[in-house]
This record gives sequence, structure tokens and C-alpha cells, in this order.
Amino acid sequence: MIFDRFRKIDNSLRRTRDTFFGKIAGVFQRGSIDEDLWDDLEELLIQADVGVETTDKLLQTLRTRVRKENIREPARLYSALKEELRAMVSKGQGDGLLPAKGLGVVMVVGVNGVGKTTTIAKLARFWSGEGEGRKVMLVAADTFRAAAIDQLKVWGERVGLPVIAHQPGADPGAVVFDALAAAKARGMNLVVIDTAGRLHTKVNLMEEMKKIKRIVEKQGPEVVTTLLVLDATTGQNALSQAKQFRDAVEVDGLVVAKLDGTAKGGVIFAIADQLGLPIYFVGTGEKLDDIAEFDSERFVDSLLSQPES
Ligand SMILES: Nc1nc2c(ncn2[C@@H]2O[C@H](COP(=O)(O)OP(=O)(O)OP(=O)(O)O)[C@@H](O)[C@H]2O)c(=O)[nH]1
Ligand SMILES: [Mg+2]
Repeated sequence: MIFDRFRKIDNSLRRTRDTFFGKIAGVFQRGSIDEDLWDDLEELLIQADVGVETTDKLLQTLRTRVRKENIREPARLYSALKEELRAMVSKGQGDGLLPAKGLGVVMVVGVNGVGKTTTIAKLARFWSGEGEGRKVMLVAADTFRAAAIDQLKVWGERVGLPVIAHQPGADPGAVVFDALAAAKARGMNLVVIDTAGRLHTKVNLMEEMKKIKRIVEKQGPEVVTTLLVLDATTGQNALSQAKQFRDAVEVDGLVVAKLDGTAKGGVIFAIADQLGLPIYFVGTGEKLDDIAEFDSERFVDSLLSQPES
């Protein structure tokens, strides 16, 4: 299982690695740590979508380490870079996302089309499958579009899990209310809520999301977790979305979808650094199996390995 997860992370990072990250190793192959090395490193990190702010911070930390630890060899600096990158994305890993017992509710939010519904199907399968073995129920709280409800029902059938839905146009709060009652009655221990995609700039939609959360909380589940799905292919844009969602509702963690479809995977460092939110999963493709628990060590090692020629 664990090797499978690593393989998925490796494969999904191919484009990001081959485009810029894989070239970083080359920067450290010179004889000494000089200004050219710093310039080249900075350029590659920014090109890799790590972002100006996070890149600056990394370089400052590394320069300080070079001074304090008296680092002379580029190879040692390269190790230090890996350490700092790992530290940046390792926050919150291993923390309990779901309760050990009692009812857990996961609310999945994000901008239109980022991959929420697909991610829910993947997670539902993961959480209900071997090892995790939870009794999972899905909730179609994206009531704006009939197609959205159908889409979740189709996934529900494929993964063999119940889906609670109302008619299109229904109040999302009412669906959620009913779903929690049904979950308790049927002895479920995990409810995953699909919400409508919303622009982070639309105040009324952000309010609706808060309302859904309040309704959930009133039902007294053990844990309510809000997962924000970001689309890795949008690069730095994902960062500004995440900031606004975090400010509107309490976001507990992130899923970065479509890592396989981008060379901009470096944005994960900017997101982790500037939001201080844990990354729990990454989406590695369009199929049900294409999801992996995030692993900071593997992520960094995989990114910095040399591109295949
Ligand atoms: N390559 C790739 N495609 C993905 C991944 N996750 C989702 N997608 C695709 O992204 C598209 C949008 O996915 P949805 O799950 O419908 O996105 P959504 O956020 O629910 O969209 P709305 O409900 O319209 O806001 C679909 O074509 C998915 O197959 C991923 O990890 N990798
Ligand atoms: Mg959807």
C-alpha cells in the first residue's frame, strides 16, 4: 500500500520534476557556493512556481545556515535545501483528520471545477476500503445543478456507498440536515459533503458555506473537518483562493488535485508556507484510485530527483 502511494506521487510529479525541479540538482554540481549558485537556485525555484515570497524566505534561511553551520560544499547545501523544503510541507502530517470513534463529518469546499466531487469519490473509497473500513455516506449539497447531484450519485453507485440528495434547487442546508439524521439512524461513522463550487470572491456563496457548517455542527458530530480542494494546475492562483477560503471558513486541511496535470507542482510549497495548512492528500489522476496520502519526504525526494532523459 505504502509503495503504491509513493509510486503514485512519483508518477504525478513527472511534469513538475522534468520541467524545473529536476534541474535543481544540477545547480549544486559546481565546485563552490558562489553568487551564481544562489542566482540559479532562485531562478529555478521561482520558475517552478514556489513563488517569490516563499523562495526569498527559503534562500534567506539557507544563507543563514551556510553562515552559522559554516557550510562550504554545494552538496551539503543541497541537503539543507531538501531539509528546509521537507519542513515546509510536513506540518500536520499524521494528525487525526477523522475521529477514532463517533461520527465524523468532512465538508469539501473549493472553487468551481477544481476537482471536489471526484476527490470525494476517491476519498470515500479510500475511507470505506480495507484498512480504514469506515461506514461512509455521501451528501449532495451542491444543489445548484441537477448534473452535480447525478454526478455524485453515479460515483456513489460505483463505490457502493449511499448518497443523500434532494431535488435540484433545494436548500443545501436542508439536505445536510436530513443526511446527518439519516447517518445517525443508520449507524454511519463518516459523512462526506459535496458542496457547490464557488468563487472565493462571492460573498453570499461564502455565507452559504458557513451556514452549512453551522447546521452540521448543531447535529453534534464528534469532528467536523473542512477540506479545501485546490487545483494544482492553476499555480499561484490556487494560493489566493486558499487564502480567501481560509479567511471565510475555518479550513482544516488541503487536498491538492490534478498534480499529474501540471508542471506547477512547486506551488505546494508556497501554499504550505503561506497558509500554514496541512496537505492531506494529492490527486494523481482522474480515476478512483488516483489519490495518495501526502508524504513530505517522498514528495521532496521525488521532485528533486533527476529528470528521466
Ligand atoms: N488529471 C486529473 N484530473 C482530475 C483530478 N481530480 C479531478 N479531475 C478532473 O477535473 C474535472 C473536474 O472535476 P470535478 O470533480 O467535477 O470538480 P468539482 O470541483 O466538483 O466541479 P464543480 O462541482 O463544477 O465545482 C473532471 O474532469 C475530473 O476528472 C486529478 O487529480 N487529476
Ligand atoms: Mg462538483
